[in-house]
Amino acid sequence: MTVAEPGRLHAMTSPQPGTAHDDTWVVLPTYNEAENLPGIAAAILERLPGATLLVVDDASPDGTGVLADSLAAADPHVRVLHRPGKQGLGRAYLDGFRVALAAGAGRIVQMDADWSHDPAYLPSLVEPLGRGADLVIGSRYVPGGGVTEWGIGRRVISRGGSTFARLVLGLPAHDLTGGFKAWRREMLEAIPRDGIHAGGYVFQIEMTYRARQAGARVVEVPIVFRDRRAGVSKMSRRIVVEALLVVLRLRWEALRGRRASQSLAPADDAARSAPRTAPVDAARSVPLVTPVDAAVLDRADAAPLARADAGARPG
Ligand SMILES: Nc1nc2c(ncn2[C@@H]2O[C@H](COP(=O)(O)OP(=O)(O)OP(=O)(O)O)[C@@H](O)[C@H]2O)c(=O)[nH]1
Ligand SMILES: [Mg+2]
Repeated sequence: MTVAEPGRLHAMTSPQPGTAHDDTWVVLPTYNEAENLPGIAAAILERLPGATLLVVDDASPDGTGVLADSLAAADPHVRVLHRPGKQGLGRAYLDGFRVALAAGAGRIVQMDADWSHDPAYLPSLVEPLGRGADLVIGSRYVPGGGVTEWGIGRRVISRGGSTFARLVLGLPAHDLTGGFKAWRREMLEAIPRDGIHAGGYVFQIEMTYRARQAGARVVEVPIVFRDRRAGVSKMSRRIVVEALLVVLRLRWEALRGRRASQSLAPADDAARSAPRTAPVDAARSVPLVTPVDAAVLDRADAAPLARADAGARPG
């Protein structure tokens, strides 16, 4: 696993010191996204001036990793994390988060490289982090959000999966299977990473679940999700079944009071950031009234989540 050094300063793309998004890193996992990467990389950096884009590529056979290296050579805001083979979306994100945290990122965005997550939403996704949110979810299932170009099958799986996880795990967020999210650094550091499942859907559900257990204030902002622009889907029936089973297992573990112990934070930081978890049942019982995002607050059931234990607030 290697991180390519940023290339030499490119006259046209040199960073503007002090721009608003200097501490923001966008983690972008890729597997065979050569057709999409150059365009989406440019659009991301245009929407978040000063941010760093970290491409996490799993030795894509179509040469996405090589392409990413050439983008990094031309623009110091682009980095590349190369992994030796396809290891799953969740592991790609966890490795990318670790690199971003180690580099000092204050805000970390995760998104797909296939244009399903429109870079135009990036400013509104990141913005609530500056007003007290710990995790912002780009949500298809709040007013103003939606899905285009998907057949009925994908819609049912996505919406049904979110509803199932919401009910079983007692999570108030409406879109739990989506992967367009922004995290405050301290929140990622506080999430125990022992045994997090790597599969596409389940990873998204589990990270939000664990964030809530750690007392996260979660905000949903509306996004319209499009089908991938080019390339081939990595979605499979196995991913869906795995998600359903893991949701049940997480609930079972919560009932048994099992606690994870390890943190995403570097080892020497773990003692400071790890013991911030709150029991899930306490997290579920708090009122949903933290005034973070007025647009979402208008709907009581979509309101940002108050923290279970004020003393548990990271940072
Ligand atoms: N590094 C890495 N990236 C992955 C892996 N699997 C998927 N990705 C990337 O993760 C993002 C989401 O994957 P998709 O294949 O679009 O999955 P999806 O969005 O559930 O399904 P479709 O949009 O229908 O393709 C894309 O940017 C993929 O290239 C993986 O194993 N490793
Ligand atoms: Mg996709």
